[in-house]
Amino acid sequence: MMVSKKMAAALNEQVKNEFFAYWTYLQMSYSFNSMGLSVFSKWYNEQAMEEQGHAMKIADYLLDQGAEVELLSLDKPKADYKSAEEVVQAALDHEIMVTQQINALASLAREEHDYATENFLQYYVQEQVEEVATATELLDLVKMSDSTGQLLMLENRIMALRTEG
Ligand code: OFO
Repeated sequence: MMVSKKMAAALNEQVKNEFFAYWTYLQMSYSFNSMGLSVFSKWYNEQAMEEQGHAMKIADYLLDQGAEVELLSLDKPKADYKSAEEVVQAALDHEIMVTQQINALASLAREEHDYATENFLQYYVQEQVEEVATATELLDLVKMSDSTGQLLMLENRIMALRTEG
């Protein structure tokens, strides 16, 4: 195995964290669907699929390094959202938490002089910068919309954000 046991365990944990992000965004997508906001729903569905990709990319890396992948159980994601703003705020909070997880992994890689893993994690470091920025922008837009009508108009802007992002 080309990574330490500690690093393999930490990366396995991050596979779980990325799958939990997938789970969380999928629930957000369903919650938006129930609110009648189909573009928001699609947005979070696509976000969920990205998170699934992040999880599997780490799993593939573990295998490439001769380590084993062990899938861990996921908590139930929050589902009782009361408003669009609450969902989007939770998404931003989630991305900030994931950024901290990625930073902790990057610190461990540096501490262990594990240059391959440090290099591998750069994609995630960069990805988190973009995801926090996009989630912040989305929250700012939602905060400016104080009615369902405005939220529906905002959905056009959201589609543009996805295309730009
Ligand atoms: Fe996996 O990028 Fe967001 O959380």
